[in-house]
Amino acid sequence: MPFEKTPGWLDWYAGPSKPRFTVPEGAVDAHCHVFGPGAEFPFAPERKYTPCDASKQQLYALRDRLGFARNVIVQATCHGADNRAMVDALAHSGGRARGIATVRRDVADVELRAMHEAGVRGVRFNFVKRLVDFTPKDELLEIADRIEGFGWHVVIYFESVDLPELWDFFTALPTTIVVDHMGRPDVSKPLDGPEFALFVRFMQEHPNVWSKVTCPERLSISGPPALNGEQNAYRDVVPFARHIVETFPDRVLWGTDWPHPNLKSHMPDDGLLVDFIPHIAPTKELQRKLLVDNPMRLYWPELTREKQQ
Ligand code: 0GY
Repeated sequence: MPFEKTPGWLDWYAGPSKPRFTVPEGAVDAHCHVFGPGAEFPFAPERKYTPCDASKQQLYALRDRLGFARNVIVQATCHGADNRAMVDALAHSGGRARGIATVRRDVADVELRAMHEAGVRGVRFNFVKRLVDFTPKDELLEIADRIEGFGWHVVIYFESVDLPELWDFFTALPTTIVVDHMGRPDVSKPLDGPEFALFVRFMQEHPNVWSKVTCPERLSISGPPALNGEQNAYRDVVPFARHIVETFPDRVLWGTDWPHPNLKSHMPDDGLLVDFIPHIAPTKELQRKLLVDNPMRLYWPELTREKQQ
């Protein structure tokens, strides 16, 4: 039986425009996913949505179209802890993709080792209630302790209102921590309000915390570019992302989030998402750190070291 998409599911945007902004050489799309294809890599029984297919070939075609050199493929919740689609994509990347897995407590060391060989460099802990069922914190801490031995890091995904409650758990993690989508700020609130200030403090007080300045299309209330070609799309997200980039230039990452799970109102043109980058990283130096230096240091440190020698 083929999988039936969740009603109202928006397919990813075919034929994205060629970005006007040229990304620096060696740029990394550090947050993207593959979905299936479901006929080859079935979606997990416990999933909260059934997406369209979005294959590794389609992802790599987008990479080339946008001018990127590498990808970091994050295990999507629709595949649960079955990492085969993501690992298969890594295996077909020619070393140009790294992965973030989802694992459970019962994962064997040999499985972790095999994933490391394939290019996995971290695990994702997801606290967004509409996406996953609750996993006890002691299980997550146990996983974090085990993956630390591989030199991996933890990617965390949560809503900004939940940060106070999760703070103690996050700050107990032993590894580098990468936050998805800036902890999903409510961009209708002030930049200097208590909620976003708490996130900034989280990064300030914990030098092991990084942030992806991703998903303006998910966070924006003002919305996408108007059909008349308005330049400054998702403008309400700009001050938040730019503040993080300028305050923590060595701990930020950028990604497309292709194929954009769970968008309800519009599907972004990935070319226009790339054009958003100079609004949040206005100088060449910030752009190089965001798109090349930082992701390379985290995901391909062996290449970074080679270069320095
Ligand atoms: C994202 C965001 C979402 C979904 C997932 O793994 C996922 O299902 O990450 C979301 O719905 O907010 O990072 O792609």
